[in-house]
Amino acid sequence: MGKPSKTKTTPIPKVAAGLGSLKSVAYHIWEETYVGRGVKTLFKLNQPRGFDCPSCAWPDPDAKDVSKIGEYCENGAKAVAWEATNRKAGPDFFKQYSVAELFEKSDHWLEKQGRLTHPMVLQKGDSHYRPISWEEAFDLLARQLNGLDHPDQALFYTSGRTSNEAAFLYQCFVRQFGTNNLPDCSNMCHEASGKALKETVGIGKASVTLEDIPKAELLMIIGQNPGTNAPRMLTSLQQLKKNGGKIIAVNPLPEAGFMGFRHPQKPWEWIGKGTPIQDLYLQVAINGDLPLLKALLKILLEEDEDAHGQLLDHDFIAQNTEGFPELKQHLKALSLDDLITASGVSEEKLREAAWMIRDRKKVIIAWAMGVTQHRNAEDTIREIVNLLLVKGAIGIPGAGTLPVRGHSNVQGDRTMGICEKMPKAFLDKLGEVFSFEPPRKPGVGAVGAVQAMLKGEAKVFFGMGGNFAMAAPDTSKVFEALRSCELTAYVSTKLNRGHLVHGKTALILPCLGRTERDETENGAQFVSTEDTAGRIRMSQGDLPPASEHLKSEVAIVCSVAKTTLGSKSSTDWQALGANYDLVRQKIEAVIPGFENYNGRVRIPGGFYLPNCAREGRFETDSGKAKITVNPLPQRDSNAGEFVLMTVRSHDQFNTTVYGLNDRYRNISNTREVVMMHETDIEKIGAQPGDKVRITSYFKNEQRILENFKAVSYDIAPGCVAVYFPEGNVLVALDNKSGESHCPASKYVDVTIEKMG
Ligand SMILES: Nc1nc2c(c(=O)[nH]1)N[C@H]1C(S)=C(S)[C@@H](COP(=O)(O)OP(=O)(O)OC[C@H]3O[C@@H](n4cnc5c(=O)[nH]c(N)nc54)[C@H](O)[C@@H]3O)O[C@H]1N2
Ligand SMILES: Nc1nc2c(c(=O)[nH]1)N[C@H]1C(S)=C(S)[C@@H](COP(=O)(O)OP(=O)(O)OC[C@H]3O[C@@H](n4cnc5c(=O)[nH]c(N)nc54)[C@H](O)[C@@H]3O)O[C@H]1N2
Ligand SMILES: [Mo]
Repeated sequence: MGKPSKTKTTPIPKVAAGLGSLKSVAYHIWEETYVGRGVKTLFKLNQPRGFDCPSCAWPDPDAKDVSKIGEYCENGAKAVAWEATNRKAGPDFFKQYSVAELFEKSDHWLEKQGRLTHPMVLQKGDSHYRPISWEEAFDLLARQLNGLDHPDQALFYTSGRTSNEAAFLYQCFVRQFGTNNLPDCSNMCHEASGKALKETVGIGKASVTLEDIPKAELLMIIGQNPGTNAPRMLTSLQQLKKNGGKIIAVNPLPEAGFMGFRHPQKPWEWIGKGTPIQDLYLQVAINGDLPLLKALLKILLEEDEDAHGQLLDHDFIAQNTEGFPELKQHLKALSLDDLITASGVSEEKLREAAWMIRDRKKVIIAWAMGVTQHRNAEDTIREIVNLLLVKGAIGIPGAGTLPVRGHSNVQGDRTMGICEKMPKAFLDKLGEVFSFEPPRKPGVGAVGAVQAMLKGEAKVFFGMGGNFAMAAPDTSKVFEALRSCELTAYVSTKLNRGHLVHGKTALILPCLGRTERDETENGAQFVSTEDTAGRIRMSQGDLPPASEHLKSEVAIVCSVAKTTLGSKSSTDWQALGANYDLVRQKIEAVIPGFENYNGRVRIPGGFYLPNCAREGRFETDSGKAKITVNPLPQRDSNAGEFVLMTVRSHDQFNTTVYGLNDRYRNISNTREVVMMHETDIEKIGAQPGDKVRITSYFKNEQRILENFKAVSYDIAPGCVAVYFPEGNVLVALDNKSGESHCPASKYVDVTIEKMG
């Protein structure tokens, strides 16, 4: 080793949004649309009569609270500019570049080529995609699907932008075709939240609405980066702060969004420090959340005993829950010191957090991927529920669970039946309304889909949106899996790697985006979505379609269904595809909570679906909320010396990379970096800026990522971070949560060495 290195830690901006956001928005709109189209569209964003923002699932404010220019944020505006772009990738483009040439380009470059304009086909052995008519495309698809030995040999993936109407018809088609193979992005996202919440409080969704947040006295944000991934949440947090509420952030990274916020639509806030968001920051070790929550509970229980039961809500516990005595016993047996060490947070800070919780009744806990993408995700989420239940902080205004969903309609897709194992009641009703016998054997989720392709059990991969090739874990295995298919087909708005890592035959079916007008022979149609708080709202685009050859997702599903199922289906697919009110009538007939769907969806602001936990009822098997005992995670004995997480930069939407800067982390011009604590960089004998090799370990397998630049960063020691999707090459397919099989893309054991 050379002489001790002097490291420089990357300074993190102390404030989010503000003028920087506006500059960035202006740049992206200019870049993509040369102003006119982009600005006009922004005015329609999240308006009661506009379209739902295609970026995140954060709820829109009530109609009365929306300003004339709607509500948007920097990243919502980027998503709109990205879709409303004037650039096009049509037949000439595909003639110019072979698939092999396109494969060599970066993901950023691929999407940058603009909107897909024509249906395209890559025939067996061809080097280039060629245009194909819609009729021929549907026939080809139907031939392939009907030629399979069994419907389970087909996989039907969904990404979370698909509207309720398209998603409902899609799953109905897939089940009439004869399979439950409906993997979706939720399998890699909030699957664990749905499972753990359903089991403990009776509903797998948030129990709070947007209106609850400013009413909370304390909000804990665990494993979420709202400044980047749900920027409009900062407006709610700012309101909470103005009302005297407190915020605790639990994160291995001190994210800029927690430090200060300047509202991008309130110019008087553009200068100055902005509203400080977090009152207490707990720099937890990666996956130190479960011991941290247990330590908080242990301190609270001890203090409650000292105070003769005056601190916790024992009436609520007695009336509404079961399992409290077992939890008490379990926590008594654990050593506080051990829990504190495992959490990575100091005792002083932990006690401060416990006191903040102790002294407040209305507590909301929000979480996202930092909690769900772990092997023990369900355990951590159940522990979050424990904390809320002992406080009686659920089912009252200003308190409850807040899993913050990702994709703008990922929650709606689940409600519509996009799931490999829907409950019996749903399947019974679907069969009754559409006069068929739905398959009962559960299908495969995202990880199961890759395994099925690798084993040769699945031969057709159909993607309703998304970019499965890059989003799924274990990139080289996913590529191998997709390449083994007879057919890969995607309904897409833009070119991505999924179109280039293809089966023997491949199809691209280009669709309308959310910003665009959707007209059928019955006139202008609209769709609807469900936000993270369970509110259903209409969404209607206004822009002329990027190409006259585009079809809506609804129309594509109906044509695929009609051509593939033929006389086997008694459903009038053509009528449904031409009039979305008819689709909503069917949804109403199948799914509880959608009474008078067509009436209520037209009310500005939409309507909330019923939510038992919000109403203080716990629809579990016993009728009580469950306080649970969850085991502590064990670290593998052969694990590497660091734990790696994959995170999003400020300049991407999942696999869509808008640019190479991460403004909120002061990292620019590259994504090939690994964020490390300065002492860890020293430990491996490197200096900031040195190129390193990252090796991940899972069971007896190793995976390698090379030539990444070490960046000195204020991250919990022993923890390192790279960007998603680049980091997916390191995530083993079997590295997933025990119960819901969500890839543990925030927990990868690695070693890091300086490259020669
Ligand atoms: N602009 C933009 N918006 C988006 C997206 C996007 O890519 N771009 N994606 C959308 C989607 S699909 C989703 S699911 C959401 C994702 O939203 P987030 O969940 O905020 O996304 P990530 O970047 O994965 O960040 C996870 C956060 O968890 C922290 N973290 C990682 N491991 C741990 C841990 O073990 N414990 C704790 N306490 N924290 C941890 C990371 O430091 C990071 O701050 O955002 C949605 N919105
Ligand atoms: N390592 C690692 N892996 C992860 C994650 C992580 O944090 N780390 N996060 C996971 C999470 S939370 C998620 S949700 C998944 C995301 O997985 P996906 O949802 O599959 O990925 P996206 O990048 O959102 O999909 C982008 C593509 O969607 C298409 N698209 C965009 N808009 C539309 C539309 O309106 N209609 C249609 N039909 N297509 C459209 C475009 O062609 C675009 O290329 O990735 C997961 N993978
Ligand atoms: Mo997600």
